[in-house]
Amino acid sequence: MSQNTDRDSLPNPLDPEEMMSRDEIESIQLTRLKETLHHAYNNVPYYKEKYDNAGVHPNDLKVLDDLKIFPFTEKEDLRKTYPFGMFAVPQHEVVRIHASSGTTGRATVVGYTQQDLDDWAKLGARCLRLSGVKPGWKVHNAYGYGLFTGGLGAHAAAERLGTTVIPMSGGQTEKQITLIKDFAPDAILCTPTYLLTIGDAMQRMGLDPRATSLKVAVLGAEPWTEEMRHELEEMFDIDACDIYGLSEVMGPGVAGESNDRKDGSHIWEDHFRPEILDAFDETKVLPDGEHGELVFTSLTKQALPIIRYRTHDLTRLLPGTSRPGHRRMGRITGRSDDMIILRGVNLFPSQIEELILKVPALSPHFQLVLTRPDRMDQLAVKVERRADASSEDCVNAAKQLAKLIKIHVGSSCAIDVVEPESLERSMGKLKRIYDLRNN
Ligand code: DLL
Repeated sequence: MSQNTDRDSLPNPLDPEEMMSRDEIESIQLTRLKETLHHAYNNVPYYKEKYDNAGVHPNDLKVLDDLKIFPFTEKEDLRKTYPFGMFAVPQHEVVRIHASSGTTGRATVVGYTQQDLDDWAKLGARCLRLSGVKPGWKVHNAYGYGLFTGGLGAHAAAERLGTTVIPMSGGQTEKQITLIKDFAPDAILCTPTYLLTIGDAMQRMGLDPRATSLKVAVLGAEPWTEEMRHELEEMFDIDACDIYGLSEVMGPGVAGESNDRKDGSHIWEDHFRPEILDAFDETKVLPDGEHGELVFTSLTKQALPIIRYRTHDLTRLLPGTSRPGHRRMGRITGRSDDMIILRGVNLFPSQIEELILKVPALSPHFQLVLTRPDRMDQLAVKVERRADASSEDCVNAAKQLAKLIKIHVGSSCAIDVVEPESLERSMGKLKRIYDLRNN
């Protein structure tokens, strides 16, 4: 008992920048943006050439809005300069490399100076604190360690906050469960679909996920819905909060969500300047509140300054709440490259997840299978029934889901309700779409 009393009294101060006003943040942004543009232009020949060709120079930026005259950076730019061509410091100052494999093409490689790693840990710690993780807690980290930024990024964040980290990494689900039982962690860090895998496996082993010591889960690295939040919170009797990030911009911790409000992730705008682009016209930067593609500019990164990086994540910017000077992002509805165009209708896996979880007989385990019989695109939703659903429930559930998809998405699709445990389980980022159209 005294152990808990001790840890409850540990100091847990906010960074002063967290509570800055919007004006203070924007003033910091302008100074840092100018520095970043010069740093990139002077130290990365690729940026210099690009800006010279476009007829722009860092001195052209007088106010924050001028950012829009600078060209975008794409994943393709990092691939073209593979592996280290976009680094802005000498190699001996780069203390860490990460890479994302990507499903197509070369890996994209990112690097960090010691200062970059310190900033990353600080921002990750801000996210965990905002999500209700406390110094002195035990934190089970099930994001994958290695080249993926999830494991080491979340690890450093949890250490910086002052927690005891259990560096489990992803996979080996039974071992995860043993450690959760034996070490009694207070919080878990992993992808939402992997937490579902863990909960499912517990139930199969006759264990009650609600009876664990876990109080908070900080989940990210893939899109998830409010319905999935509800599912996981009920399953484990926890609070589940979002954490967002991407390796090209830093890694986990670009934005994090408050446990009190659960109203979307605050972007740490003293380190990143976000913009939203019109999804159909990239020359248009949209006002706050409108949906489009999220674009980031780093403001403090040394090894890999990144200017107007196109994330292809679709969302919108909202005013700050728990951290008033920092804007929030709405949920990511999907990635533009995950969008299925089905007979002219655009559709994202998260829309299907939302609808599946409205049907009581259906579980959150689903896959989307695209085929093209007779040169017509067809979508089949394969979804597992809940363990207690009868065959009659399943017939009705299939009809109900088809109708919901027709009404809310506007497409007809086949529903295949399958047995529990028959679809592949997530070990990290889950693959939802199986596109067999060219097979
Ligand atoms: O997934 C970094 C990360 C690790 C974030 C752990 C959160 C937790 P990448 O592998 O580069 O980095 O993938 C980045 O994942 O562009 C989004 O499409 C997606 N993503 C990341 N976080 C979220 C989130 C890590 N909270 C890509 N919600 C991003 C939705 C997310 N999508």
